[in-house]
Amino acid sequence: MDIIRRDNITYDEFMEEHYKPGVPLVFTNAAKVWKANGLFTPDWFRKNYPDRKTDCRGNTYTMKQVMDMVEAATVDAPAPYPIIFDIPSTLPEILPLIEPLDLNYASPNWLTNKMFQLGKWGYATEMFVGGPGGQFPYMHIDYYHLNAWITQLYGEKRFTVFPRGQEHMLYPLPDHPWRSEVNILDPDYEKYPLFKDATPIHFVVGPGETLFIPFGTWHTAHSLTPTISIAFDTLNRKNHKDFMKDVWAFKSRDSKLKAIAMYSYAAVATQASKIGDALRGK
Ligand SMILES: O=C(O)CCC(=O)C(=O)O
Ligand SMILES: [Fe+2]
Repeated sequence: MDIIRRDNITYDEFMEEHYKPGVPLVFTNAAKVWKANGLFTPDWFRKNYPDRKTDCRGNTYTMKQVMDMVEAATVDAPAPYPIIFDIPSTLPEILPLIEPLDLNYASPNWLTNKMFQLGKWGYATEMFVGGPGGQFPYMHIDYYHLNAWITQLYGEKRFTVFPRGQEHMLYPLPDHPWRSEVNILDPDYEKYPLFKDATPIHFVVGPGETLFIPFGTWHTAHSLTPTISIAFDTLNRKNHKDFMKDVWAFKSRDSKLKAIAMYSYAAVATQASKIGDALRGK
C-alpha cells in the first residue's frame, strides 16, 4: 500500500475520504496558504532568532546552536531528535506566518477552545528541527488519540505509518500502550514474530507538504536532511470518545480523584466546544 498524496483536495473530499475513515494523507500544497512556506530555512532562523532557546534531553541549546548542529549532523553522528521549539512561548513572532493554522482543513478543532487549552491536553503548536539520521525515539500512537498534522517546511523526513487493525503485530509496551517495543529500522523478528506480517507504509514528506496522521494510527519518523516542520493536533466529535478514555486512563495513574476532576472538566469543555461547532454550523 502507498500513501495517498493529493493537491487541491476540497475540504469535503478530505472529510469523506480521509478524516472520517481515518486514512492518512499527504497534502502536497495545503501549506501554500502560509507565509512560512518557502521562507523557513536554517539561515532564516539563525539570522532572525539566533538566541531563542529550547531544551532537549537535558541540554539547553540556542537556535543558532540547533541549526549549526543539524546542518553538521551525519547519519553516523546524528544530532538529537526531535529538537522542539514551543512556538507560542519561544517564537511567538512566527505565529502570523503560519496562519490559518488549520490550513483550511484541520477543523473543527476543540483544542482551540479556551477550556481545553487550560486543561493542557495537547494544545501545542511546535516547531520540530532535525538533521540526517535523527530518528524519533519510538513507534507510537499520539497521546490522547489526537489527530496529528505535520507540515514540512524545509528538508525531507521519512515517515512510516501502519494501516489500522495491525496493533496486535506491533507489540505495544504493557505499561505504555501507546509505544511499541519494535525498532522498525532494525526489527528483531525472533522476539517480535508477528511484526513480519505488519505492512508498514514508508514515504518521504518534502518541503511544502503536510502529513495528516489520523488518531490511533501507529507511526514514526526520521530526518533524512536538515529539517524544519510545524506540528499541531486536533480534537473534535470524531476522536472525542477515545480522547476521554485516555483522559481517564492517564489521570487515574496519578489518582482516582484527579481522574474524576479532569474527566468532569473535559466533559464540560466538550459541551462548550459542541456549542461552538453548532454556532459555526459545523
Ligand atoms: O518526527 C516527527 O515529525 C514525528 C513526530 C511525532 O510523531 C510526534 O511528535 O508525536
Ligand atoms: Fe506522533
